Amino acid sequence: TQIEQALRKAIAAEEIEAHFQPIVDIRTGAIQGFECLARWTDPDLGPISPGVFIPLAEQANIIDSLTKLLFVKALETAKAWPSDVFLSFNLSSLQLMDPMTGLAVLAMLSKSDFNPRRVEIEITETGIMSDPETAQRIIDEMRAVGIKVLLDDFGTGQSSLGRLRDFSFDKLKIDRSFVSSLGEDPQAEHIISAILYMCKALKLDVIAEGIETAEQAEKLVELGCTTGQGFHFGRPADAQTTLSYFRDAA
Ligand code: G
Ligand code: G
Ligand code: NA
Ligand code: MN
Repeated sequence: TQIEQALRKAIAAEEIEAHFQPIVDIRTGAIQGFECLARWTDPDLGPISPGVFIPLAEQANIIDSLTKLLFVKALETAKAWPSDVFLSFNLSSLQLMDPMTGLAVLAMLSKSDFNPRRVEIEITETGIMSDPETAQRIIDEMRAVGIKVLLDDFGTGQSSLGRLRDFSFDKLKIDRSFVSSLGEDPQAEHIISAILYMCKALKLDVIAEGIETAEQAEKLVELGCTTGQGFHFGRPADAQTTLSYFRDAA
């Protein structure tokens, strides 16, 4: 297809960009890390969402080269951040079915000479479900070198609790659908409280995503959630913009 051809060209020309959204201490706004989010604007087709081109790259069997390109760019950017700021990176479902993924991630890290302890890898339940054994092996390989593994979009998949029991994660991201109904729907508040309680017992860190208002941020702090991301704190922006956060603070 036209878009697949364009994507192949964009990868070869390294035109897919890594953008970054801040992950902050909700109480102070202090930056703890950034999530890398892929961005692509084709000269003819215009901006294309990763929700479209990531699945396309999977179908076309070019997800590995796309990921490698993005990860290398993201690591280059992350090297310029203060050494306590982490990089969070998404792996797609197909990559969790590929036994080589763990090694590939480790190889890119050592080639970039980047401390694995500053890296978090985000995966989804859907990603784990197709081939749980392979996914578990990849998770173990990454955690063995100090990479943190994070379960993304928690609360939206199926049998989430079983997943927490069977797999080892370091962190969990509360899906933004819960955060967006805070203040309107009392149920959302109860669910977030329950997730926080459970994570404390399971010794899992929690990140709330999709925080769009000061009210949502305040509510989360009240409930005991201290880390989050969302448009209220910062939109995904290019590499240059991430550096200005630290220049301004200095
Ligand atoms: O940034 P945005 O909200 O448009 O992202 C849409 C979807 O694409 C989200 O589910 C996000 O996790 C996913 N996504 C963004 N960047 C990447 C990436 O680099 N790799 C993978 N696998 N998914 C990504
Ligand atoms: O699937 P994942 O959670 O990785 O998706 C991240 C996506 O969420 C990114 O595409 C990002 O642009 C989007 N996002 C980040 N913060 C907010 C927010 O506050 N509100 C909304 N609606 N989307 C957000
Ligand atoms: Na994510
Ligand atoms: Mn998410």
